[in-house]
Amino acid sequence: MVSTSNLKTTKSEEIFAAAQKLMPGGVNSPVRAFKSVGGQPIVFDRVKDAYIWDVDGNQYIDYVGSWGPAICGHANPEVIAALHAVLEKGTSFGAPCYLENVLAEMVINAVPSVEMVRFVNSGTEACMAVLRLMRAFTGRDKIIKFEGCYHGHADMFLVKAGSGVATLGLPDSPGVPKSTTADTLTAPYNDLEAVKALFAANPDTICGVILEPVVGNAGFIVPDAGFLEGLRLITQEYGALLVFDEVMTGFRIAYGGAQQRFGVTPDLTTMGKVIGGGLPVGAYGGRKEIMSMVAPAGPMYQAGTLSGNPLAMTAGIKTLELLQKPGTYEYLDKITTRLAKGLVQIAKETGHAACGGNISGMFGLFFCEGPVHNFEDAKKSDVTKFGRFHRGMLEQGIYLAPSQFEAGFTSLAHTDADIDRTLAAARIVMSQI
Ligand code: HOZ
Repeated sequence: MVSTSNLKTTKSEEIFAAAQKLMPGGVNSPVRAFKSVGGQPIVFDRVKDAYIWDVDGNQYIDYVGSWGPAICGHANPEVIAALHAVLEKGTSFGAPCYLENVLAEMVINAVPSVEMVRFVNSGTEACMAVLRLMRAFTGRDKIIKFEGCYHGHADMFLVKAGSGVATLGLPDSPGVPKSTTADTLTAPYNDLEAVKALFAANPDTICGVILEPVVGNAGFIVPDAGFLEGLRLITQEYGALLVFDEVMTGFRIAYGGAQQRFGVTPDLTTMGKVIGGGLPVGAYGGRKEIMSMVAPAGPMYQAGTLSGNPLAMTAGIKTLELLQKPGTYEYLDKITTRLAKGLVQIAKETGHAACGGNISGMFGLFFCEGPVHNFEDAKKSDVTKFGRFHRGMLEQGIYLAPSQFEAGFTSLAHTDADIDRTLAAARIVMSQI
């Protein structure tokens, strides 16, 4: 076991002890409480580029990136300058603002399925709204989701979900009425036959299929060749909708998201994270014919006081502008491939079963023989070992997602030297755990 004795955490401990009396579990979102990796969570003070500093002054190379949004590096000077400028004009209008048009146009131009978009405040909100829209458009109630995929914390999606519920081992949540999830059908990821069987058993009642086209909430899992294409064909055959939840993958694994990368166009798409450039944002969009059902253009109700606020729009616009520069995704791919391959190689050289990979700046590592095709495979990873690895890396100045069931993220600010330092740290830790 790697000790944490060299890491000075006095202030983190004090603040977190106080936080536990003020907020459930001391946090405002569960995974960051370190429950599954053990030890005290670190309390952070500031971020810049690829780095994050805690309240005790320790510096870490950050592979969480605020769970994905920080793709241009933390506190990117151009994003910060744009925010300063717009801040002078106020933070929220609760009314139309020109910046909404600018970001909407950028998203529509980039994401193949999106002809019209609605901005909301989080990925959870986007997924809640998209399900209502799927049901409104088709007049059907049942939905298919995949085991280990996470579509936010709305009741209808808390069935065999990934992310925090997988991390904490809570397959479903108390407080979610059975009636709310009765229409949520599940299948193993990458299993087209299971999806066909669900459609055959529920003719004319399934509104559609929602999935993470590349899974990031059950660890990092890629779609098998033909899986996304197969879902496109099956949903078309049954008159159902295909929805890609690109909250993680949108503008992350390619500028046009997974749908551009894999050449499969869904009917609707949800987004978040990168399109808010570090401010709270979500969005859903798709074919004009479907999006025209959303109020006030159509009868499907959905609203939000802070939706489309000028700050979130500005951070999103500037972030997407930066991502349009030539070579950005090639750079993310280059450094992240070196990181992901290096971690697996070092794990094997130091005697551990391991597998993992990346697409552009999204990556994962499992402590089990691969390949990992679905959530059941992911659960074979040695999570106790992952906890020791996580703690050891922290001790070495590397901040990884505090859960086996979360993807990691790099940014344009991560350098080759950062990757070298991370791999050197991994070699030390893996030879001790
Ligand atoms: N759901 C996010 C990760 N997939 C946030 C986790 C957290 O902050 O607890």
